[in-house]
Amino acid sequence: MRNTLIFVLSYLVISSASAELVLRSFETGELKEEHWQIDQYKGCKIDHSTEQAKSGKQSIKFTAEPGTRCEILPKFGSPFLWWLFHEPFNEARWYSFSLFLPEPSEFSTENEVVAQWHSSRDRIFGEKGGRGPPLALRIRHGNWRITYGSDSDFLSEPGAKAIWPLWEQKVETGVWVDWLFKVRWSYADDGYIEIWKDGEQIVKYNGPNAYNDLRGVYLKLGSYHPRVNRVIYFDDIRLGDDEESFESMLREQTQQH
Ligand SMILES: [Ca+2]
Ligand SMILES: [Ca+2]
Repeated sequence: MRNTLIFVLSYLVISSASAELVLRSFETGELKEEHWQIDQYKGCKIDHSTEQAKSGKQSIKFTAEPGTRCEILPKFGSPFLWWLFHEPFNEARWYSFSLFLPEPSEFSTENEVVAQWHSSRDRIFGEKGGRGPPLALRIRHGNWRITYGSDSDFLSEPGAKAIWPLWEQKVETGVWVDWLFKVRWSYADDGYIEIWKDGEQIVKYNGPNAYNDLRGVYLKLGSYHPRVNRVIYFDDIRLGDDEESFESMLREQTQQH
C-alpha cells in the first residue's frame, strides 16, 4: 500500500515539475514566504544587499554571530508534496549557487557549514538525529571543505555519519565563487556526486551518499554554526531536475527574480 501511494504521489510530482525548479536572484527585495523557509536564531541577520551582486543589483547577505543558525531553504512546487518527499531519491538533481566572502574574513580551526543537504530522519520510528548532513560545503581553517556520509540502515545507530571528506582547498575572499552540484541521492552503490567550482570539475564520486529514510534531503544555505562573526553573500540559487544539463545550469539568466 505504501509503495502504491509513493508511486502515485511521485507521478504527480514528476508530471507537474519543470526542468528548472528554482531560480532566485534576489532582485525583488523580499524573501517571499512561498519561496523561502527561514531558519534563523538569535544573532542572525538576513538582508537583501546592494553591497555585492553576482547578477543584477542585489544578493542576499547573512550576518551571523558565532554559534547561531542563519539559513534559508528554497521552497517550490506543491508545499504538501515538498513536505512529503523533499528531494527525491534515485534520480539526477542539479543545484547551483554563487557565494561571496568579504575581504578580509575571519576563520577558525573549527568547522562551520555554508551549504548543506539536510537529511529527514524517520522521527515517527524514533530515529535519532546527529547523523550530520549527507552532503555539505563547509569552511574550516580557511579552507573550503566538502563532506559526505551515508547509511543503509533504516534506523541509523546514533552518532555522526557525515564524516567523509570529498575535497578541500583554500577559500577565496573578495570574489564570487560559483558552485554546481549534480547528485543522485541513494544509500546504495548507485548514488553519485559531481561538483564543479567556477566551471571546473573538482569532485566525481560514485557510491552511497544518503541515509535510508522515508523522505529525502532538503537544501539549506547561509551560515550554520559559524565559529567567528561570519558575513557571507549568496546569489543565483538554482535547482533543476534530471532534464537539466551542465550547460543549461550555467546559462545566463534572462529574468530577474
Ligand atoms: Ca542578484
Ligand atoms: Ca531512516
